[in-house]
Amino acid sequence: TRTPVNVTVTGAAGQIGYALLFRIASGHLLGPDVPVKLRLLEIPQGVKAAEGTAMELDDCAFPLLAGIDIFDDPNQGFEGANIGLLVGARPRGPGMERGDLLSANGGIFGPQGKAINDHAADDIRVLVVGNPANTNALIAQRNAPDVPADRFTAMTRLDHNRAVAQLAKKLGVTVSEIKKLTIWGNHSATQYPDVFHAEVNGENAAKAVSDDAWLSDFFIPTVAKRGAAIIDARGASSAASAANAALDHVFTWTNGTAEGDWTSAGVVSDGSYGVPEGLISSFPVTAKDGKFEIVQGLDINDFSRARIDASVNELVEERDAVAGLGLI
Ligand code: NAX
Repeated sequence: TRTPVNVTVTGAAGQIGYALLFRIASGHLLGPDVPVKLRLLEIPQGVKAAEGTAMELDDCAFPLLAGIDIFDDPNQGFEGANIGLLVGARPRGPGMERGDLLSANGGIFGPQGKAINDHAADDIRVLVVGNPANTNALIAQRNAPDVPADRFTAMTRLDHNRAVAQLAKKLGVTVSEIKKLTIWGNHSATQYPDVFHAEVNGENAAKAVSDDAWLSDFFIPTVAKRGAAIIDARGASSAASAANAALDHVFTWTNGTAEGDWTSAGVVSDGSYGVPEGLISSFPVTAKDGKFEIVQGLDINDFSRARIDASVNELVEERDAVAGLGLI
């Protein structure tokens, strides 16, 4: 029997947490043969609801679930963690300025980064889902100087999956026929879903679409504003699809990408494609042996360049703001 993998989930009592935990426990995070121990981290007001979710997890009698512990202290929550899913965050309240939002989240992701630094297992891998995800991931990473920087990532897989679904619909193909789509930049309305290197059954997707107006007037805004459209329709923000994307992200990270394909993830920039080194920005990435690698050598046309630069500039502004607030 294998040693269980310790998975810490923050914001466990929230709606993404509720959609995520049952699938982790049934083997969709790491695979059908990997036992997991869940460590749920909540704020004190969230602990009771997390206990209720833990009761339901017990009631599923999942063979892979080796234990559940609940904490309201990050130092305990991240003790021995191999995987950290950082879902809980401070949402933007009415009238809240960006600086207030960033500093409220700095108060969460700074201490969590430090707790990861001091208490997590040596192989810790972190996915930040809570928004603003890229900059929250940057704050956590900078507060964990003893952990290799590339263990901190931010989620743009939901954007990636949304873009694949929209493109497949447009071309009348199944999602499995689409490869090499890319989300660049920030997980925000400035993100850039790029089809110029994507392939549909081996053919260039931009050529297959061959409709620039559809790209700029429909596809890009539909993907970038999908979160708002879901809120509008459902009366609540994306939860099951966000949880699904978090599972996809970690599964790909640990199990690798398929030959001839890549995915999108917010990873620490090495300066590729003119993205300033150290920013956590979304890139086309492959995964192998538990490491993401930025796909190199793609030609970036003018249409893409302007959009990538705009989203990266927003990340630079967020980084400068949190640096100014002393959070990194
Ligand atoms: P909910 O408000 O339902 O749940 C958040 C939970 O986090 C609450 O139970 C709260 O008590 C807990 N929490 C707050 N501060 C905490 C802390 N310091 N430590 C531990 N737990 C804490 O939000 P939900 O709908 O689950 O969304 C969670 C986050 O995901 C939000 O920030 C949201 O914006 C973000 N999203 C990110 C997406 C992405 O693609 N990167 C897409 C979906 C989602 O919008």
